[in-house]
Amino acid sequence: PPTIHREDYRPPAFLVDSVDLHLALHPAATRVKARLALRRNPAAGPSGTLELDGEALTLLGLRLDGAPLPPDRVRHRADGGLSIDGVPEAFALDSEVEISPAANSELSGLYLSGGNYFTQCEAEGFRRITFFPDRPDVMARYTTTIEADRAACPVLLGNGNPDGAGELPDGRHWARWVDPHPKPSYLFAVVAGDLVAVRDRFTTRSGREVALAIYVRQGDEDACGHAMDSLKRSMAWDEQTYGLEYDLDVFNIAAVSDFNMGAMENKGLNVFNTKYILARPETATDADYEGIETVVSHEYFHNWTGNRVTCRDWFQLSLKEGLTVFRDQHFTADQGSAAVKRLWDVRRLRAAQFPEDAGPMAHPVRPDSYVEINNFYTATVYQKGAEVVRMMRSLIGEADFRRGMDLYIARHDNQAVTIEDFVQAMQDASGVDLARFRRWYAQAGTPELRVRDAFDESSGRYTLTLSQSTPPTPGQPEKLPVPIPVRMGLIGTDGTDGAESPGAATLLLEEAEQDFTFEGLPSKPVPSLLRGFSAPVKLSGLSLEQLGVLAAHDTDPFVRWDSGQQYAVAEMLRLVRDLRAQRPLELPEGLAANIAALLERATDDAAFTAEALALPSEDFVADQMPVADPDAVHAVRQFLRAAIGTRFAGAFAALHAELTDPGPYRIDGMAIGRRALRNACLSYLGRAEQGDGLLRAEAQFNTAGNMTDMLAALRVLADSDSPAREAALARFHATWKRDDLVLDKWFTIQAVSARTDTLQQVQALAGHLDFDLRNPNRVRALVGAFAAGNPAQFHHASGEGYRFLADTVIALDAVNTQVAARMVGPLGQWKRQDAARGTMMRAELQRILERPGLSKGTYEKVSKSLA
Ligand code: DPP
Ligand code: ZN
Repeated sequence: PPTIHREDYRPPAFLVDSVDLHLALHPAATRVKARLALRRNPAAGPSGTLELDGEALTLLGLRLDGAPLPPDRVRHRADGGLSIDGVPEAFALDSEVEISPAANSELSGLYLSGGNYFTQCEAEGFRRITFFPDRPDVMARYTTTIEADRAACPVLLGNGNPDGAGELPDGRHWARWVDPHPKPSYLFAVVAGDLVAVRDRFTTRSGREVALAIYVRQGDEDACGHAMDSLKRSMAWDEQTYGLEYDLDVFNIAAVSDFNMGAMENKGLNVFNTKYILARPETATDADYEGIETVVSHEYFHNWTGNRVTCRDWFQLSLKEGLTVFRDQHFTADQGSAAVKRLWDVRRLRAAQFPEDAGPMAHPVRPDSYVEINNFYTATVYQKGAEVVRMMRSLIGEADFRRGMDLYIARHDNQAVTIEDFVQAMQDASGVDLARFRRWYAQAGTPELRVRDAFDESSGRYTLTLSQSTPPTPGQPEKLPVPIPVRMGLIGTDGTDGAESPGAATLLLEEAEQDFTFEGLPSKPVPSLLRGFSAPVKLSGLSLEQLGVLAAHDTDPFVRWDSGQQYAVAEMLRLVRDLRAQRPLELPEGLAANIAALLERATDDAAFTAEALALPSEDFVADQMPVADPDAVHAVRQFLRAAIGTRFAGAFAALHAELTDPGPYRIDGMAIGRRALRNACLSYLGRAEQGDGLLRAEAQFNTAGNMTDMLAALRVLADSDSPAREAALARFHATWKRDDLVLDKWFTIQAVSARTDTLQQVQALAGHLDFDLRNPNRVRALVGAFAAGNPAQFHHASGEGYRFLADTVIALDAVNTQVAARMVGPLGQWKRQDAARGTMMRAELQRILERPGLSKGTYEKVSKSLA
């Protein structure tokens, strides 16, 4: 398959001013008529050929300015598209095609889910609906008429505002939608089916009345409150924070249970995975509630950053995604505890993006090439992209960042632009030269930031030496230094808060190495670096002793948390060495002291304590080793969970009892934090050597009034050999078997179990009647959770975990290529493993690669993983 290069970008030869679409919906034979008003693009070269993309379309007719096109003017491309020669300067093109939503298991283009019609067009799904120059720099005004059986599809939704509806013969009806805003084809959407609306209203600050609706299946109306509330808060926040108002009379959301991504920001008609809409206290966890707020706000914020100003080409994806993730993170931080939100975001960045940036698929935030664009909806484009925007904001300051946003939108409204245009707007608004900063977009790999320090007793001068380097990544052997904003403070070794001292500042490390000096200090301080995680880098060079001081005393919650995590990593690596040398394992006293200190003030900030009590993940620890040892890391982490649980059983039990909240479930930060801490205690108690942890878990499982507590208890049981384990899993299944989203949790909890028989369990679950390869959520819940969330079992020495994943990828590639390609990732980490494992992982990749008819997306992931 061909590789597409960013440098090869050429403007489209033809522009589309308007699109008039008519869809006559039938499950197996939908007819799509399109009238495109086309004209030659003055900015393009003289090529006279009109190129239209198309995929899985049956062409029924083609007319140019009303006259049938002779067959010799139309070339059918091998990829399914059309090339049409000898077209005039401006003309109307009418096409009619037939497509089969029922046969569409890719879930790209128009498809059926539970008898209802949905579309997904990003990135290249519109070409599966009609022939079109399917690229984001072709922006057009759309009118959409939808026609369907009234009984099967009482609801007919399109982009923009409603513009009429009526009856047709044979029990059919129609509705028309007009979107006044020009948009790229990837934002097109249609939804039709038997859905019910949950309605609300929002008045914009300039007085526009917006009708809000969330469309769900009958019976789910009671589960939309949090999504609707999140939407309204997002709309208000964007007005207050960026002066950005909504621009249509309606904002519709439709929820679907078969969906490749989390959600999609189609203009005026967002389509959502049900996972990010539906929530009731009995069925959704606190993390689910948080996910809903995040995704609802994210898609809403796209209305300006993505839709009104869109991407010139897909290499610019982070222009909208990095910026919009930054905006949704900022929004959620503003809603509750900014500090805890930051820990979550950093945890996710480190879990997903750092390994990607160190692996075979490493790519810059603005990639240079791709084979399949769907493979570049990555943690790098999204999360690292957001970090880069965050750094830019901290470099130029909040006020100039806001001016930069205003300028960006004023300059580029209704345009398809580049990341460079965004950076230029920030530079012009602030007057800060961002030349070097642009390297963050061009260079892949996570920079490593090292610190050394020295103190001169006689003069009181303290010198911090910061140095940086970025390891080579595929195609980028040499790296240049990047500007790294290091927000910092100095802490006295006795723990005195140095935040307000002359040391509190943001240092800018621009070169490979720089010294920073501080005068007049009474004693040698401990440097508190990367406060708030001011840059997406790996920090090293602090001693265990320094980390201990920071974990106990820093005023910055991020550094306090992170220092505790780094401290634990160092001790865990030491225990791994002990284990390998067959020395007995002991609970390190320093680590125990850190826990004791946390428990002393446990409820001051329960959410923070819960985060700080959690041991670093097995992957995070293994990533710090020259060669990963998943068995040893797992054994050490399990040992520590048990040892900590045993040592602090009294305190954990007391907290677990004390933190029980009577009364109705609430989702404010305080209540969420208390549940998190309570369940962190339960998790430790479940591992404790003696005591009643498992009985507590059983009791909590049986009486829990909300899914957060129920699932936390089930998790403890699922990890254990408790006799109550099987009964609890069976009861959970029996209770929730008709709720897909809850059933997903049942699969996941078994997939991530620490038990030694998990691999066999997962293999058996893949044959369960409720497992379905065609449902992406279910695949992610079982296979994705296992491969990415259970390193000890996935890396089982037998190689059976690898084989299981490869078998799934092969089977899935025939059903849904996008989801199949996404599953390949964990096998690509073979260079991190020992030789025996690495050989087995490569053999499985090779086996996938040799499958005839492999999709180009899976081919790209597998072949790059083998390189
Ligand atoms: N819908 C996906 C997102 O919002 C892709 N645009 O990130
Ligand atoms: Zn997005």
